[in-house]
Amino acid sequence: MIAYADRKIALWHIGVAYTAFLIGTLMGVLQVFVRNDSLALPAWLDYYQVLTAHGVLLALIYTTFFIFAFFITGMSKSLGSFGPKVRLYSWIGLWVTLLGTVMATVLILIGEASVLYTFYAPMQANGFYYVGLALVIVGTWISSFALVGHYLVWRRRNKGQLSPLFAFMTITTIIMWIIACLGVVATVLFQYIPWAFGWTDTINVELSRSLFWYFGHPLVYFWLLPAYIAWYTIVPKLLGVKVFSDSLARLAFVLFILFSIPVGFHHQLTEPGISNFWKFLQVVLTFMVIVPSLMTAFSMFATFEISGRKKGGTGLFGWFKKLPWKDVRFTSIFIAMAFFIPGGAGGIINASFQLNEVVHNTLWIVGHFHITVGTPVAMTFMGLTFWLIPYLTGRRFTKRMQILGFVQIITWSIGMLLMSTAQHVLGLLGAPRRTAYSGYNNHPAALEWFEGIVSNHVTMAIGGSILFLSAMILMYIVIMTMFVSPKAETPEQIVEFPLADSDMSNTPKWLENWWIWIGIAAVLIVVAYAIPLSHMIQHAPPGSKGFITW
Ligand code: HEM
Ligand SMILES: [Cu+2]
Repeated sequence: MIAYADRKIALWHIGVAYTAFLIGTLMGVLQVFVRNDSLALPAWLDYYQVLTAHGVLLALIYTTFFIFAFFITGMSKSLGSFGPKVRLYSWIGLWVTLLGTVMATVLILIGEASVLYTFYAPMQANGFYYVGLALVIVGTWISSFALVGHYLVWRRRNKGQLSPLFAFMTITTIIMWIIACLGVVATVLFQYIPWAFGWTDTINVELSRSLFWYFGHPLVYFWLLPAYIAWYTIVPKLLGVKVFSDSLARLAFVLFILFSIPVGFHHQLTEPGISNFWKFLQVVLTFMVIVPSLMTAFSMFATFEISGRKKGGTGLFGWFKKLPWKDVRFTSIFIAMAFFIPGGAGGIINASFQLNEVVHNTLWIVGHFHITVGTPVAMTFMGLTFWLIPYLTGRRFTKRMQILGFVQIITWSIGMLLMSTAQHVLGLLGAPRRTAYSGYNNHPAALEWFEGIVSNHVTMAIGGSILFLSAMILMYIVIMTMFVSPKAETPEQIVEFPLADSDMSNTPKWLENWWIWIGIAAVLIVVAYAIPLSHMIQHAPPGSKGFITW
């Protein structure tokens, strides 16, 4: 059991994460019904306000706070209790991030910042909204540096040794995060804030979008890598085996530092102002991410097979039946992984230069990220929640909770399958994303979209409603395991942190030489971005004044 003081920091993070989740999913279900024309929002609540809150609270806030809860617990578990300084900075990080979150959320809710979570210029929010966002980033940096500090102390005490896999992966994720944030910090501090407060009249739109996506793509890896950490370090333990290959796991992670950053232009393929050469180069680099992704898939299935065979599974697929399906901690993550197969395939479509033309800005994209961040990442976090909260509070995860856990993940899967399939199909037919007016005053071309079996309004509505129900069951489990469930007394009742053993005897030491990876990452970033960004600055078109479109 990790120190009480460390558990408290992690629990606060989880508390904030699930508060955001509660509001965010409520907004999600409202969106589904507004898009169906079956709900009209009151005059004081705008669709874009709702959608901004949904994107920010779920994709940015729920994920970030949950990730830090997981990191803090895992780092304290695998490297030992935090020292007083690490603890202090972790608290400061939490409060700064929370202050930024509250500022941004309040501004969204009072209608001062309906700019969606991508806050594209020239839409202009209240200046304090951008200050709030900046505080969120700075807060995560403080929390990150606290964890890096904890890691450095461990390294000094264990000279020449490789760090435990969990710590290695946490540090990899943090390095990627810090490099990625440089883009968004630059645009928020030097472009948005002076412009929103009226110190400058105009903004260089293309530059702001490019700096945003320099951050926006690795942002998705900031959500995904913690889920991968769970897949690599927790899942084998649940299966009763060791990590399949320690070096493979570490190599996959460092490849993510290299290939998740110099690729942001794949979100800007339809934009003028970036020449095709640079778009093409970044698309090629994007496809490199497939390598560590498939390495991960390979090692997961190898882990499953080894475990299933150890338990007596025979034949080509006999091992599959031997997996611990009755353990909701495992089944949740397995389903999460299964969703990532079509999710990843869809990602390849989105990033392909020509196919992007078909799906760009359609509901397909919304379908895509609900089966990447909305399920593989979110459901992995749900699966972690089932043991992480009881582990931190010392409460039991009762039989009843286990059953409710199953109901929750199954409803989430069904809901997501319905909603995201409908969104994918509607998107292919041409239905746009980010709009409340999907019926276009009953234009025949638009009405046709909704005639399909999966693309009709009913599928979306049922999917969205089941999802919301699932979210509420999860909230119930969270509250019970946080405050109400009986304390664990006997050894069988105590919930453990299921961290797998990893055999490091053959792992090369250079994998943990961070300067190599930071160096190569820097070179790739300069190659992919230096010339096009300097063009955007030197040959800037006239800037734009701000627009309030809502
Ligand atoms: C109750 C569950 C959920 C429902 C019913 C739901 C529904 C929706 C719908 C209908 C949209 C599209 C709106 C539009 O483009 O007009 C949307 C957008 C979005 N959702 Fe969800 N969602 C849910 C859960 C999640 C989760 C768990 C995440 C991430 C962790 C997430 C992240 C997003 C993001 C990032 C957007 C895009 C926002 C934007 O375009 O600015 N959603 N959601
Ligand atoms: Cu991307």
